[in-house]
Amino acid sequence: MNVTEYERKDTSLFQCSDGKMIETVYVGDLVPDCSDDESYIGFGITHSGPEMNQSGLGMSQSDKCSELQMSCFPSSKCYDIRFMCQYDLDHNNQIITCRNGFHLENCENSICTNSYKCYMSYCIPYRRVCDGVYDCIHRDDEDFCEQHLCKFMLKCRSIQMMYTCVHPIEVCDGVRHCLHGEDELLCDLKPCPAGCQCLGLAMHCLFTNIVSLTFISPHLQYLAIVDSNMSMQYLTFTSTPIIQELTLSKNKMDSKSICNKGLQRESLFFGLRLLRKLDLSYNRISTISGVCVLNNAFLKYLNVSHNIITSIDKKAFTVIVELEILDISFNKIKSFDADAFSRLSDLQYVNVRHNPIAAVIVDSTFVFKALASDTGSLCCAVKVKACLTSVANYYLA
Ligand SMILES: [Ca+2]
Ligand SMILES: [Ca+2]
Repeated sequence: MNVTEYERKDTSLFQCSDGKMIETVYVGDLVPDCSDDESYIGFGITHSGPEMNQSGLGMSQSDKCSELQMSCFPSSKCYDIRFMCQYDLDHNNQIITCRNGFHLENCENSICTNSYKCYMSYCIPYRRVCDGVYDCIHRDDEDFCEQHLCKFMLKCRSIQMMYTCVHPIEVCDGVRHCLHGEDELLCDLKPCPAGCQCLGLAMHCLFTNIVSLTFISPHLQYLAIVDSNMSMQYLTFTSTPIIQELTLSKNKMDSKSICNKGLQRESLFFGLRLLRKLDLSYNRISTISGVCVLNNAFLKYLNVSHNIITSIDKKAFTVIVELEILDISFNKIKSFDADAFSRLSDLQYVNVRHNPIAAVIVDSTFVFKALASDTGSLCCAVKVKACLTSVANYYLA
């Protein structure tokens, strides 16, 4: 299985005489990386978990190292004595501190602080206990894992039913230790604005008058601003780029609010590339334009019900091709053009109830999987698999 790896911190590279590029941190550690450079050959121990070389070579401090340092014998590289007997791997699965593992010798009696002590040996971070990889010489880090609980630690998301536990000292330390980075996610949470409720990466605001989102965590994934009497004309979402669900229901948004970038013809939601769900119901939107299109390619749910929409431009949905659910009920749509939906091959459900539809244009061969309308007459005019004449509730999984 994959090992939770250190993020790449030092990306500076060194060019071998044969042209190969290696990271500078590996230069001069006596582990050969350059195929034609003999100076790096001679102590070729790379990480092999429990089979790691444990032969006693004696502690020898190089003259180069200071009082608070030790040497990675026989390499002249020095390391801070705090890292003596501390085992960990970098993003290339190479041993950190002394790549030859010399700092892990003679650790039988070492004391492990905030880390797990392998039986009669060195210390490993708790996240390497029961991670499915043997890290201790005697393999005791992978014993009794069915009883392994992340007590007082952060439990990373499960990977193949294996859990990684991150000690609090490694939470919000600027380095991703969970494979999906949960340990670094909630580190810059800012105070919850008045009138809002915040929970993790979600924020729900009611009756507030927010004019800027720049003070909100850039990691926000769910945002609802409801009943706030706002036009949203001056609001932008550039500081919250990974919002996945956005509810702006019951405000004073109009078509101009949505297309607020003037000549750039970008929608208010431009840049929200991960947006999956957008609720603009109960506003004052009069048209869904093909000029200032929604460009959120992964949008699956769009609710523009209870507005004053009179028309839907033919090109309104040309980018949001993954749309599955569309609610345009309770508007003032008089003319219904089936061609506007022709690119929406994933569309599962469209609700057009409570619209004064008088004209139907059918130029395309598009087939609606499920169409909810007041009467069956619209279903007869367009191609429909399932005609729903009563309100049905659909939810995203
Ligand atoms: Ca392990
Ligand atoms: Ca971390």
